[in-house]
Amino acid sequence: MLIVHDFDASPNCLKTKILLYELGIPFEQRSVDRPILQSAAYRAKFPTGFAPAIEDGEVRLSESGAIALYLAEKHNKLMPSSNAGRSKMLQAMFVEAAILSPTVGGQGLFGELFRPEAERNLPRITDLRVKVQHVGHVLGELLGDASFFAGEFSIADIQLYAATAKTLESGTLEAPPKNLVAWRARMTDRPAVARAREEYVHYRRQA
Ligand SMILES: N[C@@H](CCC(=O)N[C@@H](CS)C(=O)NCC(=O)O)C(=O)O
Repeated sequence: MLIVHDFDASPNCLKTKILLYELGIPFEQRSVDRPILQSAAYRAKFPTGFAPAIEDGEVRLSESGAIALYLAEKHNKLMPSSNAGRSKMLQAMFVEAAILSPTVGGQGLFGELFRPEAERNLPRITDLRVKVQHVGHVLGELLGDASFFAGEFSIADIQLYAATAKTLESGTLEAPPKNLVAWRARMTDRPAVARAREEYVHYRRQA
Protein backbone atom coordinates (compact mmCIF):
# COMPACT_ATOMS: atom_id res chain seq x y z
CA MET A 1 0.00 0.00 0.00
CA LEU A 2 1.14 3.54 -0.69
CA ILE A 3 2.70 5.25 2.32
CA VAL A 4 2.36 9.00 2.82
CA HIS A 5 4.55 10.94 5.24
CA ASP A 6 2.30 13.68 6.50
CA PHE A 7 2.63 16.74 8.71
CA ASP A 8 -0.67 18.16 9.93
CA ALA A 9 0.59 21.75 10.01
CA SER A 10 1.62 21.62 6.36
CA PRO A 11 -0.26 23.25 3.46
CA ASN A 12 1.94 21.18 1.16
CA CYS A 13 0.63 17.97 2.73
CA LEU A 14 -2.95 19.22 2.32
CA LYS A 15 -2.35 19.17 -1.46
CA THR A 16 -1.21 15.54 -1.43
CA LYS A 17 -4.08 14.48 0.79
CA ILE A 18 -6.62 16.11 -1.54
CA LEU A 19 -4.93 14.31 -4.44
CA LEU A 20 -5.16 10.91 -2.72
CA TYR A 21 -8.83 11.42 -1.88
CA GLU A 22 -9.65 12.65 -5.39
CA LEU A 23 -7.91 9.61 -6.89
CA GLY A 24 -9.44 7.25 -4.31
CA ILE A 25 -6.06 5.68 -3.56
CA PRO A 26 -5.87 3.75 -0.29
CA PHE A 27 -2.86 4.79 1.77
CA GLU A 28 -1.11 4.30 5.06
CA GLN A 29 -0.25 7.53 6.86
CA ARG A 30 2.96 8.12 8.81
CA SER A 31 2.74 11.33 10.78
CA VAL A 32 5.97 13.31 10.95
CA ASP A 33 7.19 16.36 12.85
CA ARG A 34 10.27 18.60 12.55
CA PRO A 35 12.64 16.23 14.46
CA ILE A 36 11.60 13.33 12.20
CA LEU A 37 12.00 15.47 9.07
CA GLN A 38 15.50 16.39 10.23
CA SER A 39 16.50 12.85 11.17
CA ALA A 40 19.18 10.95 9.25
CA ALA A 41 16.75 8.06 8.68
CA TYR A 42 14.15 10.31 6.99
CA ARG A 43 16.77 12.15 4.94
CA ALA A 44 18.28 8.87 3.78
CA LYS A 45 14.89 8.15 2.18
CA PHE A 46 14.02 11.72 1.20
CA PRO A 47 17.07 13.98 0.77
CA THR A 48 14.91 17.14 0.76
CA GLY A 49 13.85 16.46 4.36
CA PHE A 50 10.38 17.74 3.42
CA ALA A 51 6.83 16.53 3.83
CA PRO A 52 4.80 15.47 1.96
CA ALA A 53 6.64 12.41 0.75
CA ILE A 54 5.38 9.09 -0.53
CA GLU A 55 6.62 5.54 -0.85
CA ASP A 56 4.95 3.55 -3.61
CA GLY A 57 6.74 0.22 -3.97
CA GLU A 58 10.24 1.12 -5.09
CA VAL A 59 9.32 4.75 -5.71
CA ARG A 60 10.25 7.31 -3.04
CA LEU A 61 9.23 10.84 -3.82
CA SER A 62 9.00 14.22 -2.12
CA GLU A 63 7.82 17.54 -3.63
CA SER A 64 4.04 17.78 -3.84
CA GLY A 65 4.13 18.74 -7.55
CA ALA A 66 6.23 15.71 -8.46
CA ILE A 67 3.95 13.47 -6.38
CA ALA A 68 0.89 14.92 -8.17
CA LEU A 69 2.37 14.36 -11.64
CA TYR A 70 3.57 10.86 -10.75
CA LEU A 71 0.23 9.66 -9.36
CA ALA A 72 -1.91 11.38 -12.01
CA GLU A 73 0.16 9.78 -14.77
CA LYS A 74 0.14 6.40 -13.07
CA HIS A 75 -3.65 6.42 -12.71
CA ASN A 76 -4.27 8.33 -15.92
CA LYS A 77 -6.60 10.77 -14.17
CA LEU A 78 -6.78 14.47 -13.29
CA MET A 79 -4.81 15.54 -16.38
CA PRO A 80 -6.35 16.96 -19.55
CA SER A 81 -5.85 14.78 -22.61
CA SER A 82 -5.34 17.66 -25.07
CA ASN A 83 -1.93 19.30 -25.49
CA ALA A 84 -3.53 22.70 -24.96
CA GLY A 85 -5.10 21.60 -21.69
CA ARG A 86 -1.88 19.96 -20.51
CA SER A 87 0.14 23.08 -21.31
CA LYS A 88 -2.23 25.16 -19.15
CA MET A 89 -2.01 22.59 -16.38
CA LEU A 90 1.80 22.62 -16.44
CA GLN A 91 2.00 26.39 -16.52
CA ALA A 92 -0.31 26.69 -13.52
CA MET A 93 1.68 24.06 -11.61
CA PHE A 94 4.98 25.80 -12.28
CA VAL A 95 3.51 29.17 -11.29
CA GLU A 96 2.43 27.54 -8.03
CA ALA A 97 5.87 26.08 -7.32
CA ALA A 98 8.03 28.93 -8.60
CA ILE A 99 5.98 32.03 -7.77
CA LEU A 100 2.96 31.46 -5.52
CA SER A 101 4.49 29.20 -2.85
CA PRO A 102 7.77 31.13 -2.44
CA THR A 103 5.81 34.39 -2.16
CA VAL A 104 3.15 33.39 0.36
CA GLY A 105 4.28 30.03 1.80
CA GLY A 106 6.51 29.05 4.68
CA GLN A 107 9.53 30.63 3.00
CA GLY A 108 7.46 33.71 2.12
CA LEU A 109 4.86 35.96 3.69
CA PHE A 110 3.13 33.44 5.95
CA GLY A 111 6.55 32.22 7.15
CA GLU A 112 7.50 35.80 8.08
CA LEU A 113 4.17 36.46 9.81
CA PHE A 114 4.48 33.23 11.77
CA ARG A 115 7.66 34.47 13.49
CA PRO A 116 7.52 36.32 16.83
CA GLU A 117 7.05 40.04 16.13
CA ALA A 118 10.60 40.96 17.21
CA GLU A 119 12.11 38.55 14.68
CA ARG A 120 10.08 39.66 11.65
CA ASN A 121 11.83 41.18 8.65
CA LEU A 122 9.58 44.20 8.10
CA PRO A 123 11.03 45.42 4.77
CA ARG A 124 10.70 41.88 3.39
CA ILE A 125 7.09 41.68 4.61
CA THR A 126 6.28 44.96 2.83
CA ASP A 127 7.92 43.66 -0.36
CA LEU A 128 6.13 40.30 -0.16
CA ARG A 129 2.75 41.98 0.38
CA VAL A 130 3.25 43.85 -2.91
CA LYS A 131 4.32 40.64 -4.67
CA VAL A 132 1.26 38.76 -3.36
CA GLN A 133 -1.02 41.30 -5.07
CA HIS A 134 0.79 40.62 -8.34
CA VAL A 135 0.50 36.82 -7.89
CA GLY A 136 -3.25 37.18 -7.25
CA HIS A 137 -3.59 39.13 -10.50
CA VAL A 138 -1.56 36.48 -12.39
CA LEU A 139 -3.79 33.69 -11.07
CA GLY A 140 -6.94 35.58 -12.08
CA GLU A 141 -5.52 36.06 -15.59
CA LEU A 142 -4.49 32.40 -15.93
CA LEU A 143 -7.93 31.21 -14.80
CA GLY A 144 -9.80 33.62 -17.05
CA ASP A 145 -13.37 32.52 -17.78
CA ALA A 146 -12.69 28.83 -17.09
CA SER A 147 -13.98 26.94 -14.07
CA PHE A 148 -10.57 25.30 -13.51
CA PHE A 149 -7.01 26.25 -14.42
CA ALA A 150 -6.56 23.70 -17.23
CA GLY A 151 -10.12 24.15 -18.50
CA GLU A 152 -11.16 21.02 -16.58
CA PHE A 153 -10.42 19.93 -13.02
CA SER A 154 -6.80 18.76 -12.78
CA ILE A 155 -3.82 18.42 -10.47
CA ALA A 156 -3.06 22.10 -11.18
CA ASP A 157 -6.14 23.08 -9.16
CA ILE A 158 -5.09 20.81 -6.32
CA GLN A 159 -1.57 22.26 -6.26
CA LEU A 160 -2.82 25.85 -6.32
CA TYR A 161 -5.54 25.33 -3.74
CA ALA A 162 -3.55 25.28 -0.47
CA ALA A 163 -1.73 28.61 -0.80
CA THR A 164 -4.47 30.37 -2.77
CA ALA A 165 -7.21 29.43 -0.30
CA LYS A 166 -5.05 30.56 2.63
CA THR A 167 -4.25 33.84 0.87
CA LEU A 168 -7.91 34.55 0.12
CA GLU A 169 -9.22 33.41 3.51
CA SER A 170 -6.71 35.54 5.40
CA GLY A 171 -7.70 38.66 3.46
CA THR A 172 -4.13 39.09 2.21
CA LEU A 173 -5.26 39.96 -1.31
CA GLU A 174 -6.55 43.53 -1.34
CA ALA A 175 -8.80 43.21 -4.40
CA PRO A 176 -9.04 39.50 -5.11
CA PRO A 177 -10.10 38.64 -8.67
CA LYS A 178 -13.77 37.59 -8.63
CA ASN A 179 -13.08 34.52 -10.75
CA LEU A 180 -10.44 33.37 -8.24
CA VAL A 181 -12.82 33.83 -5.32
CA ALA A 182 -15.44 31.74 -7.16
CA TRP A 183 -12.82 29.08 -7.97
CA ARG A 184 -11.86 28.81 -4.28
CA ALA A 185 -15.51 28.27 -3.34
CA ARG A 186 -15.92 25.67 -6.15
CA MET A 187 -12.83 23.83 -4.92
CA THR A 188 -13.76 24.03 -1.23
CA ASP A 189 -17.13 22.40 -2.03
CA ARG A 190 -15.46 19.29 -3.45
CA PRO A 191 -15.88 16.39 -0.98
CA ALA A 192 -12.17 15.43 -1.23
CA VAL A 193 -11.12 18.99 -0.44
CA ALA A 194 -13.55 19.37 2.48
CA ARG A 195 -12.45 16.00 3.90
CA ALA A 196 -8.74 16.80 3.60
CA ARG A 197 -9.13 20.31 5.10
CA GLU A 198 -10.48 18.83 8.35
CA GLU A 199 -7.14 17.03 8.85
CA TYR A 200 -4.97 20.16 8.77
CA VAL A 201 -4.79 22.59 11.67
CA HIS A 202 -4.64 25.72 9.54
CA TYR A 203 -7.57 24.71 7.33
CA ARG A 204 -10.14 22.98 9.51
CA ARG A 205 -13.44 24.69 10.22
CA GLN A 206 -13.41 26.83 13.33
CA ALA A 207 -15.77 25.48 16.00
N1 LIG B 1 8.06 22.45 -2.45
C1 LIG B 1 7.75 21.48 -1.44
C2 LIG B 1 7.67 22.17 -0.11
C3 LIG B 1 7.51 21.19 1.02
C4 LIG B 1 7.69 21.87 2.35
O1 LIG B 1 8.17 23.01 2.47
N2 LIG B 1 7.26 21.18 3.38
C5 LIG B 1 7.43 21.72 4.71
C6 LIG B 1 6.15 21.56 5.47
S1 LIG B 1 4.93 22.71 4.84
C7 LIG B 1 8.50 20.95 5.41
O2 LIG B 1 8.58 19.74 5.30
N3 LIG B 1 9.38 21.66 6.13
C8 LIG B 1 10.43 21.03 6.83
C9 LIG B 1 11.18 21.99 7.67
O3 LIG B 1 10.85 23.17 7.65
O4 LIG B 1 12.10 21.54 8.35
C10 LIG B 1 6.45 20.75 -1.79
O5 LIG B 1 5.65 21.30 -2.55
O6 LIG B 1 6.25 19.62 -1.35
